Amino acid sequence: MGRLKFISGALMGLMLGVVGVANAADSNKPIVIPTHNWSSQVVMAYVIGGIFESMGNNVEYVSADTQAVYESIRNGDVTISHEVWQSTFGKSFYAAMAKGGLIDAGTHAAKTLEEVGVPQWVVDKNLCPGLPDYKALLKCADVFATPDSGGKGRILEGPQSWHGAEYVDRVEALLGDTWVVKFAGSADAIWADHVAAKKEGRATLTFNWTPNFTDADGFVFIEWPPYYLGCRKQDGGDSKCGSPIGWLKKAANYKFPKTHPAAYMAFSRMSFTAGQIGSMAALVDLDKMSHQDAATKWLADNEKVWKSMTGVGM
Ligand code: TMO
Repeated sequence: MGRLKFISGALMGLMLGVVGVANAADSNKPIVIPTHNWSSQVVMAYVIGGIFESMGNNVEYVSADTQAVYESIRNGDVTISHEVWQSTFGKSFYAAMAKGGLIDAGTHAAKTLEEVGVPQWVVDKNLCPGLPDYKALLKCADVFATPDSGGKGRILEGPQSWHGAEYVDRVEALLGDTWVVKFAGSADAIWADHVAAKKEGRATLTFNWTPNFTDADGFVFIEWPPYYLGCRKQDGGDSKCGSPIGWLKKAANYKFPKTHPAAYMAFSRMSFTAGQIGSMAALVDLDKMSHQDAATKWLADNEKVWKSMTGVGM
């Protein structure tokens, strides 16, 4: 009896010891979270920062270039990226991974598409018959002309830092000289164009993505020839392809799991759906909240969702 008690006591001590080792405390050093130039990403930065803070961690936010951030994660200046969109950032993500220092920290539930298209009402009004097939665009360039397009059909692209020459190459390869690509200064400029075009009853073709707040009213993405790895001119192809139906990943500096094991485990478990990401964007772009206030509201409204990610009831 006494001996059994001794053994079980020793076992208990051993188990507590193991638990103690496994749950090493996170470093006090701040987890550096980047903010970029579209709404869901900024709101999610503060959502994730809020989750880390609830676990006792320190966080810091830095405004970062959307492509260069992967090199910053690789060298440790930035700790994580929480919205790595395959079509726009896959190349920079894998380039940093190949150089060493950036790790794949898992994939969100949401599937993504980053592509040009038209608001639903442009299709409903049949302003360009045959949409969303890209070939329809060959016949109605004039319908999409704007004062700055010289009579050509205009594609309003996102900020140039997102895709560089991708759409310029594609238009040249598939639409020819009757179309021109103009770059928006910000995502807000795209949403302002949608509002103005609707008011004026004119067609507009812009870059957009899903999940986004525009999912609610409907946005019709153009159907181009299918994407395959290497089809873009910048990757050696002829650019006769659209964007992939893509993944949405998370990235981290390779030391993060060691310096902040609890936060890393939570980050690795974080997975947001299209509806959750769309609602983060809508709080800012439709409800006009600040990104921080939107994150505070989102965290309050979705406690069950995020509390389970922190390790409770693993
Ligand atoms: C990276 N983005 C969501 C703007 O396409």
